[in-house]
Amino acid sequence: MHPYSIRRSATLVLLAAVVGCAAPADAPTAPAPSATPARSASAALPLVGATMRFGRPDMNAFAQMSPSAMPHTQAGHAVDRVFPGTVVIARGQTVAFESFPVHQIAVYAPGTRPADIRVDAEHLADAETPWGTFPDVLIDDPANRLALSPISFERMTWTPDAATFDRPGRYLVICTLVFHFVPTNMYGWVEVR
Ligand SMILES: [Cu+2]
Repeated sequence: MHPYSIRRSATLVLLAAVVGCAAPADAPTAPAPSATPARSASAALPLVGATMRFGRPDMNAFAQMSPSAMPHTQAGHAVDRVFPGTVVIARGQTVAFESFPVHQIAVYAPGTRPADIRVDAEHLADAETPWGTFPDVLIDDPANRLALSPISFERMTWTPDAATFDRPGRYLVICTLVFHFVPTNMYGWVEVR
């Protein structure tokens, strides 16, 4: 055998012996040393990890809304978008959704695609508004839905419980107004890492 191989083998045996002796002594005194830094790190993070905007503050204002304006709103416009299209947060954080008139926000579990959202007659609900009842304008698909905001008839910030985003993944976030979701693709993504 080559002399180098002999020396290396001897070193490995010695290391094994040291580790073998040290492990039992360490076990009782440091039961969960790795858990403590992890908790500290997440506690140091701000609760709100990102802001996502539904619509634009300078457009679609409540003052401009009226019963006669509703059909106009139903046409859907370029302003009925989500900014930015994707936000990234850490586990334990949530998102501040700024919503301008008129939107309703729903969060769906990772794995849900826009095409999975059902918009047939059985999954549309009436909206009660300051201007009266508008039939079948809200998407009401409870499958894999984790959170649902109120309708924003005026500027509103909605912050769902951080437990909503309790596992890593890509969460679909939609506006439930069917004339925003369908013709203008009013949805975005919350990526939890
Ligand atoms: Cu909308």
